[in-house]
Amino acid sequence: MAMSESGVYELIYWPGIPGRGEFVRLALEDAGVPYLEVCRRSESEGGGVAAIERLLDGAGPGMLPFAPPILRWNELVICQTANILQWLAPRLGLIADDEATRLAANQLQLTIADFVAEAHDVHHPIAASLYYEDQKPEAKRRAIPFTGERMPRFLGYFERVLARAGGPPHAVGSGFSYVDLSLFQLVAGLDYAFPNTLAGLRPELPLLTRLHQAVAARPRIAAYLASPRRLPFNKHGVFRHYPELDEK
Ligand SMILES: N[C@@H](CCC(=O)N[C@@H](CS)C(=O)NCC(=O)O)C(=O)O
Repeated sequence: MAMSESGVYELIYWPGIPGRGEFVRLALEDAGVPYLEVCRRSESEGGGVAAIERLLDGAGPGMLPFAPPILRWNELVICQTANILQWLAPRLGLIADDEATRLAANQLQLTIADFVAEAHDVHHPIAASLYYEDQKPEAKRRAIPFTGERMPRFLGYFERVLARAGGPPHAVGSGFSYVDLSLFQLVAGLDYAFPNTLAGLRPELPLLTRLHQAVAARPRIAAYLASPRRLPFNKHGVFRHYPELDEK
């Protein structure tokens, strides 16, 4: 358990939801590298939720992780989605070499993380440890500024980022990067969770819409999306659809 199978990327994430693990998964899938979904293995094979618990309890080397997603590669155990991606992307050819582009990419990925956390807090505004059903009035209240103010602000920001980059929609540098994959996932998640709100904003988001379509059409991503490895969004993940939180 201390080390990964030599040279193989191991993704340790809750089985059954795409969640934040999907941002890492998309990078691995787009690069076409072999990787292991540790928690989708049985507990007798070292998988299941027990694999997460062992790492959170300190069974791995290096810095103690706080929460999944966790990426393990040989003796390295890395957590925090943006941190994982800034380490992984250069190895997968998903970011340019120069420092300015890497800094810009990490800045955007951290902004995506902020947005994802806010999307989560709409359905869990009081505590992640409580059921949605135990915080419904607060969630409904929280949904109003999220859909009315925060979604337009974050999405408008990413649209302006794409416009400034010029060319075929991509977020940083002069080519495709892991941030484009993450923006794809962000749009997909919001389209599942807040379809009415996103539909209302779409006319203002032509570049994000084109980027989403372009990523979905990338051959390895298209194959992945059609495969059983791509888990559907559901009522247990970060992006959840409750119609009462997405009213027009
Ligand atoms: N900022 C972290 C957030 C990690 C996170 O919240 N992970 C969730 C699953 S998506 C979790 O298991 N959280 C448990 C906890 O916060 O106690 C990241 O981007 O990786």
